[in-house]
Amino acid sequence: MRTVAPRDGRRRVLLSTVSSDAHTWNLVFLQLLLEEMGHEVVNLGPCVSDRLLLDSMRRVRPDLLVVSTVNGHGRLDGARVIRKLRADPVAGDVPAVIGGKLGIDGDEGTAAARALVDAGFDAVFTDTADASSIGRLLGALPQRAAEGRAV
Ligand code: B12
Repeated sequence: MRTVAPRDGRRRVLLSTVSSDAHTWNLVFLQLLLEEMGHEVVNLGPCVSDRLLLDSMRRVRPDLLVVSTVNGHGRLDGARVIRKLRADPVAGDVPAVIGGKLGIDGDEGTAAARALVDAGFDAVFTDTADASSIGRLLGALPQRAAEGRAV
């Protein structure tokens, strides 16, 4: 395991989905978009268990957690995992956003967004959101200390 310090302006993003979600291209799209913006992305891939996400947050120590989910269960799975993350004494304060198709039958409006913010996300992007707005958000974030980060 090696420890790295990201270059200036570059942020480290942990990209994940929720445990039930097998969709992959949303993750690939977001990884490419964020890398094109110059950020470093650790992509956990599909069907990420809550345990793997929490362990990865401690290991990777990202500047931002981005959760992408499209299968319709993100509203429930996302709320569950962010509550666990917020209770974590090591990685619980890392900024976290979620986006995609958050509910079923187009049920992804204000109610789902409010529930996810109440559960602990800093921002919620519904399906019509411009994904590049994550870049503006990243630019405004302070870079976390690089010590102890592992890749
Ligand atoms: C391909 C696909 C599959 C493949 C996935 C293969 C793979 N390896 O990825 C397979 C066949 C496995 C599959 C399975 C299922 N699928 Co499917 N699938 C699709 C499909 C056709 C395309 C998804 C895709 O790849 N899009 C391309 C990527 C690049 O775009 P995207 O996913 O839309 O993501 C964009 C935005 O959402 C946004 N975004 C996403 N995340 C985030 C995060 C942030 C922070 C931000 C800012 C933006 C953002 O940015 C992305 C780029 O614009 C969609 C329908 C569609 N046309 O979208 C259905 C769809 C996502 N699937 C759906 C469903 C219901 C299922 C199943 C439950 C079906 C079933 N009964 O088995 C299962 C679920 C499996 C599981 N455990 O998750 C529904 C979800 C309904 C909902 N949310 O309301 C959809 C929308 C189809 C539909 N219209 O009903 N699926």
